[in-house]
Parts: sequence; C-alpha cells; structure tokens
Amino acid sequence: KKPNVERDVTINKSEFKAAVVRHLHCTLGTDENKANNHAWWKATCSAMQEQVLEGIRKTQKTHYLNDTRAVHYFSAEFLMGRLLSNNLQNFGLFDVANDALNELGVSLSDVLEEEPDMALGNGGLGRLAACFIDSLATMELPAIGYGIHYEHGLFRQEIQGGAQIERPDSWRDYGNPWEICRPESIQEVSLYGYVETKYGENGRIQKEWHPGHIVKGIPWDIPVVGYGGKTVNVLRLWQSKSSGYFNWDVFNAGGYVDAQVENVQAETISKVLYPNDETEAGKELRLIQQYFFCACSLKDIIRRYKRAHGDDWSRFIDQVVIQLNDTHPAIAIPELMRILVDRAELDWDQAWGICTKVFAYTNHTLLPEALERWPARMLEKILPRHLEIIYEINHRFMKEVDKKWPGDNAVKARLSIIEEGNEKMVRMGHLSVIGSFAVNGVAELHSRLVKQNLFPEFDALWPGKLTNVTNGITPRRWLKACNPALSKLIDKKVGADWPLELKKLEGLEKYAGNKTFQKQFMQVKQQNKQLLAAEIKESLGFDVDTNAIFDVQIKRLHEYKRQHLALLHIMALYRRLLENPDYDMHPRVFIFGAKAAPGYKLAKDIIYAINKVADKINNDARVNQKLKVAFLPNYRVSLAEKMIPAADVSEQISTAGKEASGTGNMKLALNGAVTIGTLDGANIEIAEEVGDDNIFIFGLTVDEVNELKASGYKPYDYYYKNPEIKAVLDWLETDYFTPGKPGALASIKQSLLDHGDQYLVLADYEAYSKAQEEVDKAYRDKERWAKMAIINTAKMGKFTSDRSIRDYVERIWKLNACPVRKG
Ligand code: DL6
Repeated sequence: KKPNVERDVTINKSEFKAAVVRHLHCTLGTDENKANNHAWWKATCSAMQEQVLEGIRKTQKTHYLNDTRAVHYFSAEFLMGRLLSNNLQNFGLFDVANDALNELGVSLSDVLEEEPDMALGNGGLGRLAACFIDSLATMELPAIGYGIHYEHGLFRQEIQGGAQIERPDSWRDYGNPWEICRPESIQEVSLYGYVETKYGENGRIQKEWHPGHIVKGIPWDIPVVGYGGKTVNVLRLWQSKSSGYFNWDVFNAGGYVDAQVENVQAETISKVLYPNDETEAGKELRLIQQYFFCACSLKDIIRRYKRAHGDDWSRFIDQVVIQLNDTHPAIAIPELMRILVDRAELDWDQAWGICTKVFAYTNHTLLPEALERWPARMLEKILPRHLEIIYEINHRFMKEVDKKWPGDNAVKARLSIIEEGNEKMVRMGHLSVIGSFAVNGVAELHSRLVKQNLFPEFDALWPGKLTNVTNGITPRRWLKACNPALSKLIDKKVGADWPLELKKLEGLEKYAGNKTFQKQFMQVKQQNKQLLAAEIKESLGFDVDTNAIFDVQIKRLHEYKRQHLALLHIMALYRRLLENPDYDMHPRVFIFGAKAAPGYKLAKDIIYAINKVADKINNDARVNQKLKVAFLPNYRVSLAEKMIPAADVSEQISTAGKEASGTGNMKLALNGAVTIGTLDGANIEIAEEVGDDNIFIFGLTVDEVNELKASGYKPYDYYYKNPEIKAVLDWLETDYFTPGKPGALASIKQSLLDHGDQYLVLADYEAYSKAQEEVDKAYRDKERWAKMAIINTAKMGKFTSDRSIRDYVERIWKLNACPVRKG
C-alpha cells in the first residue's frame, strides 16, 4: 500500500517563531539577546516536540483502538544520528523553521550543528535499525524499536600524532530534548540466584527462580517521525537503575561509599555501548546488557498485550512479532519460554509453539569471530533458569535432528546449541535459528552463504526458513536531508514524491546523456565538494582542490574491509609521482573516515599508517598538486551526511564473501558516486542495477577466493612478482613516513606477508590498481562521468529501506498499515 503523501502538520512561520521564543523563555529561562546557538537548538527542538508529542499520542491511540499487530524490533544498537533536521524534514517543516529562525536572526544550519549525534551503535546493523524504524513510521506500520539507553554511546575518536585516541561520548550531558521518560512503564529485571524445583498439586514439576539481584529498567521514548508526519512511532530505550535506591543502614553505619555500591552496579548495565562491531566480547556485562533490555522489552510487550487480551495467550502470535537484530537479543527466546512456562504455566509444547511463531532473526555477519557464543558457566551464574531452558530446547531439538539423520552424531554436534570442548559454549546463532520462524541474511550473496556455509543443515531441516532480505537505506536522511541541492534538482525532473517511491528516480535516466542536466548535476556535486573541502580545512587545516576526484572510503576499520589495500595503492601513486613527476593522473583526494575497535591493534595501526602517509604526501610539494589524503576524525552519522554528497568515487573493496551487505555503498551511489568495488555483499546487486558500464568491479570472486585459499595462498609470491607491491611494503618498514621511528608501520607488512594475508589484499592488489586507472580515465571524460554519476542515482530505487521493510512485512511479519488520521 502506498503511504499517504500529504502532510498532517500545519503550523506556519509566525506560529513556529512564537513557539521557539516561548520555549526560549518558558522552558530554558533565557531570552533572544542572551541565547547562544545551543539554547536556540533546544528551543527549536522543544517547538518541534509539541508537534511530535501530538503525533505520538494520536498514533498510539489509533494503534490501541485498532488492536493492531505490531513488529517489535529488538536491537542492542540504534545509530540514530541527529534528530532535529530529520524531524523537521519528515514533518515538512524544514523551510518553515528556516524562515522562522532567519527572522529571529539565527541560522538554522548553525543551530543544527549544535545537536550531538545519538551514536548508540557501532556501525552497520545499528544504522540499519535506524533506517528501518524510519521506514516503518513512514509506511504507517505499527512498530516499536527496543534497545538500551546507553549513557555513553560509541566513543569519540581523536587523532593524536596520527593515532586513534578514544574519548567518552556524552550525548546527553546537557540534556536531550527528544527523549520522554515513562516512569509509569518501569520494569524490574532479575539476575543471578538459583533455581528451585518444586512439585505442583497435579504432580507437575515447577521451577522457581530465586534471583540474587533485581534491577529496574526505566523506559525513555525517542520519537520516530514518519515522512509526512502522520505516524510517530517510538524507539523505547531502557536505562538501568538500582531497585533499592540507597542502603541507609550501611550509610548510617558510616559506609558512605559502600552504600552506593549497589546503585553503581545496577547503573553500570546501561552505562556504555561495547565498541566492537565484528568481534564478540564475551564479557559478563555484555550478556547482562542483552538480557536486561530483552527482559524489560518482553515485559512491556506482555503488559500491553494483557491490557487488551487479559490472560488469554491464544492471540499473542497474532499480535506480536519480534525481529532479532543479530543474535544480541537472542536471550529473549528462553526468556519468553520462561515467562510462558514458569509464570503463565503453559505446557512446554504450547509455549514453544508460541515462541517459534513470534521470533524472526537477521544475521549480519559470517565472520566466525563475530558469532556470539556464551560460556555455559557464565549463563548459569547470571541466568540459571535460562540455561536450563536452553538445555531443554536443545534436548528436544536433538531428537528432531535424530529423526532426520538417525544416529549421525557428527551432524548433531554441528547443529547443537551447545558446543562441547574445554569449555561448554552456548551458540546464540543456533538458538536464534531454532527459536525463530524466519531467518534472513541481508543481501543475496550473503543469504546464499548463510545457507551454504553457516547453517547448511538447518536449511535442509527446515527448507524455506532461511531467506534473504536485502538491506536498504532511508532516502529521507540519505538524500533529501543530506543533499538538499541534489534533492531540489531531482524534484524538478521527476516530481517531489521520490522520497516515498524511490523507483521514481529512474525518471532521471533519460536525462543522463543530456548536457544541460549533466552540467546541473555536476554543479551540485561541485558545491557539495566545496562544502566538504571547507570541513577538511577546518578539521585538518589544509586545502584540497575541488576539481580533484574525491575518492571516499567511510566505514568501520577492519582488515576485511581492506582500507590497507587503498593505502598500498595511495603509496604506489605517490611512488609513481616521485619517480616520474609527469606521471599522468587526474588529481585525487583520498578521503577516509573510520573508527577502529579500541582493542583491535592492527586496525589502529592502519589508521596510524593512513595518517602518517597522509602527513608526508600532503606536505610534499612535489606531489601534492595531484595527490592528497584526508583522514577525517570521529566518523559518525552527521559527518557521513557531509561526506556522502561530495563523493565522486565510492570505495567498496572488501574481500569477496566477507561484507554481508554494506549500506554505505547504497548511500554513496544514491548521491551520485561511482563505485569501485569487489563482487561482495550488496555491491553485486548495485552492479545489477546500474549495469557494468557504470561501476568498476575488480578482484577475486567468492569462488576464486575459496579456490586460492584451498590451493595454498602464498602472499610472498605477489611480493616477489610485483615490484610495486614489494616497494611499498618495504617502504612501510623504513622511517620515511615516521621519521626517527623505523618499523612503526611494519605490522601491516607483517600481517600481509608473515601472517598469511588472511583477506587477500596482495592477491587483489593488481586488479585494484588497474581498476583505479580505469576510474581515472573515466573521470577525465567529463560527459562519461556525469552520465555514470546520474545513472547511479537513477538506479538506486531498489535500495530504499521502504523496499526492505516491504519485504519483511509481506514475507515475514505479515503486518498491515494502520493509518493515523487527524483528531
Ligand atoms: O546488515 C547491516 C550491516 C551490513 O550492511 C554489513 O555488511 C555488516 O558488516 C554489518 N554487521 C555489523 C556487525 N555484525 N555483527 N554482529 O554491523 O551489518
């Protein structure tokens, strides 16, 4: 069903102005003469919040009256970014606010810069969750996001002497105008303790968990405004607090500090986001975080369900679907079983029947180090009853496996939730597959590999359960809001409703060869490049030429994403220019943004190396008319919004088979950047959409990667065969880039030669370098490039997150839209 386009919110400029001033006076206790930009930001948010709250009220009333089935998106991460600009856009009030603030002598763009990013996520899956809840609200679907109200989100990255330094993120130090505390919905969560086995009157065995610790979960609602401003769903984030508040006895006995200990322990749960994206941390606190938000959220769902249906569980599966964003919330499966069996006293089969119709699970990675496994001993200590339930689930599942593969112990060992070994481990991926009715990967290739390599026997056991839903991005944030100049140009050509129907961008294709349109399109790109150049100047202190190719690689720093492949190539260009000052290349600025997990040494070494190479090149007058390197610190959503519109080239160069999907690839192409990439993740689908002429594909395919590895990959062969590879790797060992510190960059060379080059950087180097020469050639042909850029934008319709959500709704969630109307 098409979402409703016309706007519901009508507030004019003078009303908006009055609301802002009123909040300046009455909410903030200041006035127009004294207010700084931060105060103006808060007052503008509060003015918006009036509209937002009304939207939430109407939405919740409508959903309640219609007794709607809803999706509950469980995610340990939501990488929301800033909200003011997005909310203004989605309510259709951006221009109204701009004009209103202008009349007050204030610049909206300055005010927008005051907002700290809500960085409650690491990267891919967290930002995906944020795009999905935007689409859900836009498509008027009953939905709620559930997560953790981290006091500190992803660390702030500083670069000192080239190295990454982590600083705490404090997104709500000065208050956050969007969040609404809901003390009426506080929940209590149990931890630790022991399980008592009892016999009920009818001889039924009953289990009672006697917890050792109880914490409170306080819900904070963040509004999620759909485009058009009709449906305003919420993201409900749980903050942990001690349930006992304060130990007065200890305090009175003189233990001033000890009296606080319980509070501090309880509050630690939601204190900080774990900064790892593709490695499981295996820490007790992490498991507690996961259980904490799942338990609070399930109680919240059940409270709402019972308000409408009392103790009748028969309709639960009609009303509730829960999407598990990766395995982080997988503990919700045994928790729901515990509630149904121990609390509601349903028998096991009935409870399992409900459970396996409620949960669906999305896998986001195949990297073995990212697949969560918890020591059974840890689970036993923190959640003793849950471990029992997991054993029971597994016991029954093993019987099912035995029916399909009688007597095959090897298959049982592979499929078991419990991994036997020195230490018994609970495999959360297996639990998620067994406890869910649908399992999806996030791009065609990834989903195929999930079936073939990760869970092959599960696919044989339950054909059809494993499926694909290709990721998407919200075009509201990732084009309409972040690239206003291009949006306006597009409006003129295809009409203004493309943010709701992204396929309409195909209407641009017919102008791809039109010289006037090409000029206009590239003029917008040039303006955006100027804005980014100003950002680079402010942040890094040097100028970049906006006629150069802006070559952008923005994503987490990980060996499989191969930022070091790009680095080797940059060093090679530098070397070519030094050897031959007339070396023919179009000027290029390589621009990076990336955070490394604080404990990931090699990733941090790569950041250091990029910065050190950048320092040298940027200060070398012999080459810096043609080559510059900019590593912009603290990559985050709001910085991405500035980098993406300015990119000419999008680097998507992961080892084939390793990047599940990628979503930066979609954002960059949507904004007219041309991809240089491997046949990995969603790059493949992007290539299908834009066609071979409008993308630069290079490198080994998944099958070739496997063959090469099977035949015994020898990175030294490439080192000895290719003099350029040898030269740049040897260069890393000198003190050329790190004067006085020879060997400071040597770990990269070691990883590629002595440690086996796990991600085949050297094997793909030559193909990458050749593909970059093709990029250079194509860019010099202005018309050809403009055409490619336009076609990239035109062909991104498939990658709207509305399409992903439609896939989930139709094939997995079976949800109906519930329009919210005036009144
Ligand atoms: O599905 C969203 C996103 C993908 O686009 C990326 O390819 C993938 O790397 C990322 N994974 C994560 C961390 N995974 N775990 N666990 O964010 O998911």
